[in-house]
Amino acid sequence: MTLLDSDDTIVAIASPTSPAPRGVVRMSGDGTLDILRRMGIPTDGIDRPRRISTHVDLGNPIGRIPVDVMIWPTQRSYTGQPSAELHTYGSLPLLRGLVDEAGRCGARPARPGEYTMRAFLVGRLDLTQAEAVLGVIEAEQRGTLDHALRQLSGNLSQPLERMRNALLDLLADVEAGLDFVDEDISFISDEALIDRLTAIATELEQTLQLMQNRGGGSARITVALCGPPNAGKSCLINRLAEQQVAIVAPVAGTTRDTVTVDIELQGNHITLIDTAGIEEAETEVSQQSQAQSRRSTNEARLRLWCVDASSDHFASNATGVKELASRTRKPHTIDLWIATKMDAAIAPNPVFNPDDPWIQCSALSGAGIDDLRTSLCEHLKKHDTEEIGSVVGTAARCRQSLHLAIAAIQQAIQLTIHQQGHEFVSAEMRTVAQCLGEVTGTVYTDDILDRVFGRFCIGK
Ligand SMILES: Nc1nc2c(ncn2[C@@H]2O[C@H](COP(=O)(O)OP(=O)(O)OP(=O)(O)O)[C@@H](O)[C@H]2O)c(=O)[nH]1
Ligand SMILES: [Mg+2]
Repeated sequence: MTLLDSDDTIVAIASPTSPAPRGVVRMSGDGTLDILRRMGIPTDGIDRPRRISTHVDLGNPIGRIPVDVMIWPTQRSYTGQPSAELHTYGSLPLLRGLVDEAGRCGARPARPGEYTMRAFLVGRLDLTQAEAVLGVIEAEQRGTLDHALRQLSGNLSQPLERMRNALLDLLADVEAGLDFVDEDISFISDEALIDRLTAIATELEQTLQLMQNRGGGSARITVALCGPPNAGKSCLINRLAEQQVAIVAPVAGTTRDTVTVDIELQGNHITLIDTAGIEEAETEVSQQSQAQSRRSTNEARLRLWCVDASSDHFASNATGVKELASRTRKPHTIDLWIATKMDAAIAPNPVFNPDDPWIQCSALSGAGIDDLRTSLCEHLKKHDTEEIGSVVGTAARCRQSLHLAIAAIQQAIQLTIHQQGHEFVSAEMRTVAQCLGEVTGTVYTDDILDRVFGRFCIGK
């Protein structure tokens, strides 16, 4: 049995399984109306979407429960099949009871992603949109949700589909010429072919560029350097950026405005932010710079809390930053603890406890900086998979296909320029069409479907 069996009527809990005011059980398949009827829900004569408030008897010990039933009796539904949603209290035993009752009346439990797969198979969604559904379900951050919703509305697949159609039109001209090659009839000149292929190649490259610039595994991640004044934050940002971006001076309160610099670290695109050292604001300038510093610190995805290890106040400063960090931490914030100026630290101050991991480094000598970079990258890897997982799934899949498509179209252009024969050109063009079709799912293989739908949860 595979996800492609769309004859059965499937049923599953479609709402979160934690207690909630409302819970939803979903059903889809040709048998939907019959199964509802066997469950005691009146469905006779329903020929358009309807809502019915009724009761379903779940037997002992639960008995009759109130249920609002939405019915889509025809193919005009999300899955392209007759389907229904049963809304009741969001209690797991009641929802399970409804699923079991539907099972007794002829439905079978849905597998993960099966609803969305049905929507895909009837052409309601393309693959990038199916992945966007997953993105919406998983979205935890506003930016991720916006991205998934844009993808769902087709902003990625539409241009790709348009380019694919342009390519198929062109391919038709090239292949028509092949049929008349002996008569020396050509449907398109080499110059026109090169022009049109180049136009498509340029657009493909722009699309790839666009994907790389926005949230898709390569979204910029903000990393703030924060902590007490004079901790060596500016010196450290200069070391990480390998250039002089911030002023370093022995007096506390050197940095006022936040300073930002974009760097790339093992393929991660990072915006480093140097902030003003945290202090009591006594002047208006200080108030402004403290407010700016707080904003950057609170909004950063990852924070490098810097504390001067050569100072007698290391222990109390360390406690201070940990308290501040825990007060300002959001669910996805990553905090790293950096003991700076280790070259000047006098043993045994500070004493580092293995349960309380401080990354020990010196921006001056460069010692420990590679450990810091490694640790940063490890945490960013987690960020990628946790946070923008599903949309990254599409992005990675698309990037791979687009790279292949661009390589093939460049090859087609070169073959045309060197007059290597339209048979070879058309073969390359077919590869391009295949790659683009794989992104949107016009051309799909079991492997791709498994990869996309295997990540869904049951009921979606
Ligand atoms: N020995 C030693 N000195 C350092 C190191 N890093 C910074 N310093 C010195 O510490 C002083 C303060 O460094 P900054 O980088 O300006 O410190 P900051 O945290 O940016 O300070 P504010 O901007 O005032 O908050 C300067 O005199 C630096 O030369 C280090 O790794 N070792
Ligand atoms: Mg500074």
